[in-house]
Amino acid sequence: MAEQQPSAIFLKDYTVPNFLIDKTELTFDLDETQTIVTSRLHLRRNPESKARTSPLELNGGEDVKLIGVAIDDYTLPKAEYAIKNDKLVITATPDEFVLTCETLIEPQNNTKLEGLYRSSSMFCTQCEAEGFRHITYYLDRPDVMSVFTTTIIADESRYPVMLSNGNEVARGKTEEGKTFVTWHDPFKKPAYLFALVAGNLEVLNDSFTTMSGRKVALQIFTEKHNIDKVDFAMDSLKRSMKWDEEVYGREYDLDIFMIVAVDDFNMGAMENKGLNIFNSSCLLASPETTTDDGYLRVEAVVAHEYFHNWSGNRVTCRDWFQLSLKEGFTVFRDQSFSADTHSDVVKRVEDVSFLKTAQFAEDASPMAHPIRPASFIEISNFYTLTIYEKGAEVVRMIHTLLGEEGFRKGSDLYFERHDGQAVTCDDFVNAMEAANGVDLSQFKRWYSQAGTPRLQVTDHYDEQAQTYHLTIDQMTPPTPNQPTKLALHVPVKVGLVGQNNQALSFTFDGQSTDEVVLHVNDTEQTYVFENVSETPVPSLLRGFSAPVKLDYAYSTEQLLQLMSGDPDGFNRWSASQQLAVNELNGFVLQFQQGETLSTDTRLVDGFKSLLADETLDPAMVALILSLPSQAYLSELADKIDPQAIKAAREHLRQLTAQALETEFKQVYESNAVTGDYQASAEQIAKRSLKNAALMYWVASGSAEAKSAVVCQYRNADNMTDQFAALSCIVHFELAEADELLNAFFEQWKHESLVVNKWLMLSAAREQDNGLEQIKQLMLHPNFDIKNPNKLRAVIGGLGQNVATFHNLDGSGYTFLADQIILMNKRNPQIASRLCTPLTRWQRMVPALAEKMKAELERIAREDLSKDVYEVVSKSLA
Ligand code: B3K
Ligand code: ZN
Repeated sequence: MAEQQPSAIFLKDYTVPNFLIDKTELTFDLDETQTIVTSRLHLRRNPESKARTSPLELNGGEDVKLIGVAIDDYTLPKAEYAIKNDKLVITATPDEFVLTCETLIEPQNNTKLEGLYRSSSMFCTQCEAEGFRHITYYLDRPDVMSVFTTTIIADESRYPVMLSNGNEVARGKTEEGKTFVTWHDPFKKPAYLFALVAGNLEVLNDSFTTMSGRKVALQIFTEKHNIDKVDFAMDSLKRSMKWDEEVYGREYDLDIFMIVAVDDFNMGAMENKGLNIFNSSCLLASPETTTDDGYLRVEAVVAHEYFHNWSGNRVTCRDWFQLSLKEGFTVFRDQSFSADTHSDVVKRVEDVSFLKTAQFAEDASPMAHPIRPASFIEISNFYTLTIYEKGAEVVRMIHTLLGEEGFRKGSDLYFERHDGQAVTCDDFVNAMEAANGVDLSQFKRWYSQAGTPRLQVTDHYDEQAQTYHLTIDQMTPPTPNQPTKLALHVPVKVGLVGQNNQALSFTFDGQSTDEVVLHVNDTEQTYVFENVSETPVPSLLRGFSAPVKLDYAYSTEQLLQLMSGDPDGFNRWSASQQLAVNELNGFVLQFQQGETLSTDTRLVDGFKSLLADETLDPAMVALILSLPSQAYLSELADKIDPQAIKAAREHLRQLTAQALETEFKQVYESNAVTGDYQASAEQIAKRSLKNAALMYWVASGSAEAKSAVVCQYRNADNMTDQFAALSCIVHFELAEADELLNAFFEQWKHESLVVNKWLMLSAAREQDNGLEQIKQLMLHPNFDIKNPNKLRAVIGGLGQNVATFHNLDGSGYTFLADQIILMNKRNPQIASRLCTPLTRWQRMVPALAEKMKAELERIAREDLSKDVYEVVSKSLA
C-alpha cells in the first residue's frame, strides 16, 4: 500500500462550516480537450461558526487545474493562496466577498465517472457524494446550500441540448459564435445535487398537473436510437408524482422536471434537482429488449429518484454520516409505491429476500456498519445495502410502531420543520416522536448499532388455563469496533394459527384480537396470550416486522400448517422457505460427507398442492418454486461450501422436476399469456410462474419440454420469455445452447443493454474452460471495460459461475483480484465494489478462505485508491 495510508473521518468531529455560499454562479466552456470552468461564489463567514478568523479552505481534486483566483475582482498573486492536499487555501479574506475561480478540467480523460465526464458523445456529471470538487474548488459538503445559476457554452451543432438544474432563463450566441444557455435553480441546494448535461439528444415531452393545478413540463432525454424506449419511464414518473401527492401530500416544486439517460454510470441513477441522470439500464424499457424484472426496476428507480425531491433535496443531509436519512426513507417510499402498484405481499417477499441475503451478509462481514456509521475513510464505500435496505427497514419499523396515520403526521412535521435545511437522522426520529407524543429514544439505537439482532423464541401452552406464553430473548452479535451491544426496541408482529389451519383469536393486554405487535425491548421477555382455545402454532414476525434473525424450533408439520393456514401471506412464504432451507441443508451435509443425497422429501408434496391450487397468486407460487438462492444458503451457512450448496439445490430441483413432470407441463401451458405485452402485475405473475414451471419441466429431462423451450425461444415476442428460455437452454446445456447463444448475440448486438444480458449469461455458463471463456468475453468487440454495466455483467456472471469462480485452485479469485487491481486507479468506486466477494473470506470453508485471503493480501501490496484501501484493509484487519 502507499506509504501514507488514508485516514478515517469521524461523525463525532462534525463542526459547522466556517463559510457559507449564498449564491453560486458557474460558467462552463465545454470543449473536447479543455473545459474551462469559471465560478463566482458569494461567500460569507458562517455566523454559527466559532472560528472567526479561520482561512478559507475549498475542496478540489488532483484533476482540477487552477488557472486563477480573485477576491472581489482583485486577482490574488500566488503568495496569497496555496494548494494543500487538493484544497485551495486562502488565509486572508474579508467576512463577505465574491470569490472568482477559473479552473481547467479534462472530462474526456475522466475514467472515474465522478465530476464532469464524457459518456458516448455527451457531457454529463455525477456529483454525489464528493464529485463536485472534481469540477471546481468548492465547499463540497451537504450542509453548504446555495442558489445556483449555470451557464453552459458549447458548439450547438454537436451539443444542441444543454441542460442544468432549474429553469432555462437565457440563451444566445457568444462573440466566438458558440451558443450559451443559462439555467437558474431557485431552490438552495448542496453541490452534490448539481448537474449538467450537453449532447445531441432526442426528447420525449409530456406534462403533469399538480394537485394545486400547476402544469409541470416533463422531459426525458436519450440518444436518438433509444427515444422509443422511454414511454414506460414517463408513465412511471407521472404515477410517482401522483402517489407522492396522495400518500405524503408532497407536490413537485419546479416548472420542469427532466431525466437524461447515459450509458456510462457508476450507479443506478441520481436525483439532481430537476435534472435526474440515469444509468440507461434503469430508464429504457421495451417489451422486445427488457424483461419484466427490468420493467419493475425502471419503475422503482424512477419513483425513487423522484421521491428524493422531498426526501433528500428539499430536506437534505447535514453530513454524509446521515446518508440513510435520505436513502433509507426514500427506499421505504419507493418500496411502498411498488407495493401499492403491484402485489404488496410479492413485493415484500422480494425485498425481504434481498435484505436477508445481501444485507445480512454485509452485517456479518468486516464491512459491517450501523445505518449511521460513526466513521469512514471513503464515503463512496457507504452506499451500501445497510444504509439503503436496512435503513428502509428502520423507517418501516417506525411506520409499524406509529401506524399509517401517525407516520404521516410525523413525516408532515419533518418536512414542515426542516424544509430547506440539511439535517440529521435524529431530526427525523424527533419529528416522528413529537408528532405522535411517543418516546423513541431506545429505538434510536438502531441508528448507531451494527449487526443483525437474533431473537430466540420459546413457548408454552397451558391447556387448563388456556394461556399461551411466548418468551423472546434478544442478542446482537459483535461487529467490528462494537464488541458489546445494547437491547433494541424491536416490533414483532405475531398471530396464532390453530390445528385446522385457522387463525386463532386471543386476548392480549385485555384486548381481544387476532394479531398483536409485541414491543421487544429487553434481553429477555415473556408475553402472555389469554383465551387461546388450543395449542397454537405461532406466526412470528409477520410481514417481516423487523430486520432480525428469528429462531424458533418449528417442526416440519408446523411449517406445513403455516404454509397453508397463516392469514399473513408473507409468513406463508416464509414457512415454505424455511422448509426448503431445512431440506437443502440436509443435502449439503450429505454431499459434504460423501453420501448419496436422499430422495425422500416432503417438500415435493407441498409443491404438488401448491401447483394444484389455482386460487394462489401465480407470482407467489413462482417465488416459492425458485427455492432459496445460492446466496441465501451461503449467508445461512456456518462455513460456506459453494459446491455443496449448488449440488443440494440442483438435487432438490431434480427430485421435484421428476416427481411432478406432468404438473409442471400443465402449469406451463395454462399460464401462457395472450395479447400484447404489458408490464402489469397480472401478466408479470403469469409469466413468472410459466417460466419457473418451464425450468422444472426441462429439468425433468422430458423431450417434449426440450422442444417446448426451444420453441418458446424462437417464438417469443418479448425479452422475458426469450431470455427465460435461453437461460434454461444454457443452464441445462441442451444441444442448441451454442447455436442459440450466438443467435441471441447476432439478433441483439446493436442493443447494448441486451448485449449485457448476453455477457452475463455467457459468463455464468458452467463449462470446463470457464475462466478462458470469461477472458474471451472481455476481449469481445462488444465488451468495453470503461462501461460499468459491461464490467458488472461479466464479473456478475463469473460470481454465479460456481465451478469457475470457486475453483479449488484459486484461479477464479486471482482473476477477480487482477480486475480489481486494473480498475483501482481507473475507476476506484467500481474496483471497490468488485472486492465484495473476497471480503467474505472468513465465512468460506478453509481451503477457499485461504485462497481469497491471499488475493486480498496481494491487492493490499498495490498503491491503492482510498476506496479499495478501506475495503481491503478492513477485511484483513
Ligand atoms: N443518491 C444516488 C447515489 C449516488 C452515489 C454516488 N456514489 C442514487 C440514489 O440513491 O438515489
Ligand atoms: Zn437514493
